[in-house]
Amino acid sequence: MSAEYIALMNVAARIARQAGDLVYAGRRAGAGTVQTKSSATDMVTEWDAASEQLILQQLDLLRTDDSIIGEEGTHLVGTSPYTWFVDPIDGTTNFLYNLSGYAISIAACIGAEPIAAAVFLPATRELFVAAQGHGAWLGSTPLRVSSCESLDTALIGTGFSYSSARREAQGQRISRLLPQVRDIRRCGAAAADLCFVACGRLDAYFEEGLQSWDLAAGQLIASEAGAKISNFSGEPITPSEVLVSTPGIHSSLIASL
Ligand code: LIP
Repeated sequence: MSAEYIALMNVAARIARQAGDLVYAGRRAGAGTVQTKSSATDMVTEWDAASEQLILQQLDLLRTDDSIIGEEGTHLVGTSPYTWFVDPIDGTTNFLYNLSGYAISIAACIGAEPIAAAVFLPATRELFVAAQGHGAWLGSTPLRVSSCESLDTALIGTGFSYSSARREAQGQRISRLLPQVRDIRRCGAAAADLCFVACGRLDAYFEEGLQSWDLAAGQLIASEAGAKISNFSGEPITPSEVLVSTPGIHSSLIASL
């Protein structure tokens, strides 16, 4: 299966870069029309839709028999064992405010298990890729998580819900954690946060209430770079509870969360 997974990784990388170039050009021309989804702060731009349309067209061309699930409404059922999870712009708020922390996230999965992935950050032109059992790369550089062994020197990424009701509890959790760690970063795109753990820019990332398309690609890239992944209790990871870290601080983080 390894040649197949590498081939799927290369398909994801090619399409993520194409979609990234499209949205980056769109951002430079102005973010275009904006609508809201689950709340007044959960926004979607015309470039989210255009990116998902491009990705859909390219996957239909290159991987005709596969299933596809996208954040902006794509739900195609195919006949192959593979399902593509697509976030056409992860970090839409950053995109809208012209902040660099947004990403194209594309993963091929068997069931819920990612086996090939690409995350492209258009503003910094960084392409993170991984194939299950083969490692993870930033461009041609192999990725490895940080060597942090103690929570009090750890830089921790996180994110917050679009629901204001959930954010109060999330803020209380942060206020308990903050005195125990080096610092907190809220980068605004789960896929980027997961890649930052993979390359050691963050020592850990946790968040609740994600979707499969936010998580799938970055999860594989982080785990192939040596990250330990679980939910907040150390059980198998799900989009609703994501805890990804360098191994040396994972159990301390479980105790603190
Ligand atoms: C975003 C996530 C981020 C989370 C935001 C939002 P979107 O995804 O990547 O981690 O904190 O609330 O859900 O909506 O920009 O694709």
